[in-house]
Amino acid sequence: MLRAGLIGLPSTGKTTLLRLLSQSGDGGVETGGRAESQVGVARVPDPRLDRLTALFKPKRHVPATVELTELAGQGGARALLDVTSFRDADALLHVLRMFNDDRVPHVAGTIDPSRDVRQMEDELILADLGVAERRLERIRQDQKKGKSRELDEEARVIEQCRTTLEDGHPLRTLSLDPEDTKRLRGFSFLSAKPLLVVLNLDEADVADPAGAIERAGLADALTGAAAETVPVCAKIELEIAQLPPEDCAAFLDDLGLVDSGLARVIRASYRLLGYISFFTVGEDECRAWSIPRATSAQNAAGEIHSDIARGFIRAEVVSYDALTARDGSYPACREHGEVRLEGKEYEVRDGDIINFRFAT
Ligand SMILES: Nc1nc2c(ncn2[C@@H]2O[C@H](COP(=O)(O)OP(=O)(O)OP(=O)(O)O)[C@@H](O)[C@H]2O)c(=O)[nH]1
Ligand SMILES: [Mg+2]
Repeated sequence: MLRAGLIGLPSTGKTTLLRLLSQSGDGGVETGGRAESQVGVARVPDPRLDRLTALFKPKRHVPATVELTELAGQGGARALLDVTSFRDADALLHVLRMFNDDRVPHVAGTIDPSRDVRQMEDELILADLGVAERRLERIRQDQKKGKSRELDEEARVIEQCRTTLEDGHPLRTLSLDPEDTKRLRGFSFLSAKPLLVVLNLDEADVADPAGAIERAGLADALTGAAAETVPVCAKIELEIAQLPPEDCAAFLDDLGLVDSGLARVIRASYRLLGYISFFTVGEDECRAWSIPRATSAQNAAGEIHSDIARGFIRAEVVSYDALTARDGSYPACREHGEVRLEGKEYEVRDGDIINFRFAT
């Protein structure tokens, strides 16, 4: 499951977005709350799962999920940087205030999204700088005790990180070889995490996000940040999401939006992270699973259960297109040679429908 941490200045709409994404009208998630942290689970919308469900009529269908965490009322990122839920996150979602509303004061006074992007980036950079410096100190001490090639290598990579950070650049802009990336894994640097900037637009701008970005001078602030952006209008979209489903589409259409905020933010997150989905189907359950692109069949099996990965024998794979073209009939797909038997190392593709054979 994908984990995302919501960051942003106070009152930028983090909780509103969390509610929009987890489709919980009130469900324990309060705006302006002061609880330690708030967690929401977003169900990943995927029309392919809907189609499979219609074909197999299983007892239940289970979408892939994204877990979202907000640390309530933090005001900036620095205070929350040691919190494990952020260190563990696969991605950070920065909720950026672009809406005008005099009833909702902005900490920084005026609404200035470029400044806020820079400020949040600086918070992440400062936190990482602290981590890098502490680690370098430890390495120096250990190096006095005895020489180790691996220690020297680690010191070299962390020095490189420190320089990048001191120059004011987030670590996600650094391109490291796989060996060095592995050396850094244990530190979970926040500025190394993929960043999705969620532009919380004013209602008036929702149909023209490009114009809003231009007026806010944001293009420059985001250049070189290696971040993706996605526009939302959290408050009004949350109101719409609470309407009966048949009304939602009409209201979104009125605003000039083709898709729900949920679908747009999730799609942007998947794009940013390079995530794909595979499916398992049957009479009991049809289910979608998310994995990083280029995941092996054995690791994909592990997403379902570690026993299936351990006892992995073969993956029986058919593509979504092939199976749905034959109305969900495995015998018909077999007859046409569309069901393949793949081994551990097979690289799972988006839309693969997989039946894992494993020994217990
Ligand atoms: N006009 C307008 N108001 C919004 C929008 N998004 C959020 N708000 C309002 O802004 C206020 C703060 O929203 P929250 O979602 O609680 O913001 P937050 O970032 O979680 O705030 P803290 O957790 O206190 O830092 C609430 O009154 C929201 O209704 C928006 O898109 N437009
Ligand atoms: Mg909040």
